[in-house]
Amino acid sequence: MRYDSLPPDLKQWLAQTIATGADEAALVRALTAAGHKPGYARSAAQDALVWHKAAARFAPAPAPTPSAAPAEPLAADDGNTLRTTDRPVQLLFKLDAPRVLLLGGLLSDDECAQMVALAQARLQRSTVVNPDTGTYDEHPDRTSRGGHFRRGETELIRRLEQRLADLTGYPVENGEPLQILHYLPGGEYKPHYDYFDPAQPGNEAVLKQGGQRVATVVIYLNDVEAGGSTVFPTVGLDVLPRKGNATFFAYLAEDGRLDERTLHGGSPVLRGEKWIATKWIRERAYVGAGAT
Ligand code: PD2
Ligand code: ZN
Repeated sequence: MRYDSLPPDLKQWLAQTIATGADEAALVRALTAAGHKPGYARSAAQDALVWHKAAARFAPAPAPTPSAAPAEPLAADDGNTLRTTDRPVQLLFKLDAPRVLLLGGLLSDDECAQMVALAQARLQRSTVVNPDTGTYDEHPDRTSRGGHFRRGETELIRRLEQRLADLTGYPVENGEPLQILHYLPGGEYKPHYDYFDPAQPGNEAVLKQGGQRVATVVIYLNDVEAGGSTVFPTVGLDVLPRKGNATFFAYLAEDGRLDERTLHGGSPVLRGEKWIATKWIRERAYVGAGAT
């Protein structure tokens, strides 16, 4: 059963009850007492707990207090492995401000190879949204080639999108189409923000397609010989690409404002080539091109 597919009033009840600290046994007891079959009750309780734990883990860090408590540690029963519908994923590091997590083994080697093979036929020079006009233009700051996969386009894409929803707590529907990028030596994406500046007139149209972007997942599809890291220059963080791993970062700061510390880029590939898949997540369901 998928948590997303439960009736809204049941999801609301589960959220409220989990927030009070109820565990699986307590949820199952209450659901069966309310007339649900035991199998359904257990499955709904388990899925809801997985979903809410992921949501709490990836939620923006709480506002700092004068005694600035460190971010919540992972729930003890998760260890350092995150559960998804079909694959365990390793949490390799977390940074609280800005919120950045490195995920290990999000995709298998075989899945990475399939993504690259699927993308080969649709590569075109990458573009950026022109903040003045709203048009998609080629730009010297972004020298990759890329292509998109419609949401749910293939069984593999559906599987990956569900994994990302399980991990981030954002529903599949909030995701933009996956973008695949290919960089050759010298190829790079200079530091930029993935969110849209609402003050720029050219961003009005993209903001209507599901609201602001709130988070990015950059998935590495191959090992790069040299260079090609995902760099966060404001905080001096450099994430080296490693096949199957992924960098997640969220841009809502503690005070709910867009976090300028998420300035980031793809540093130049020095040797070899670099393949990534990027998933951008919106605050609401994404309804632009490639949504279905
Ligand atoms: O290629 C990357 O590592 C990278 C880094 C930052 C890609 C993007 N941003 C992006 O596509 O937005
Ligand atoms: Zn970016």
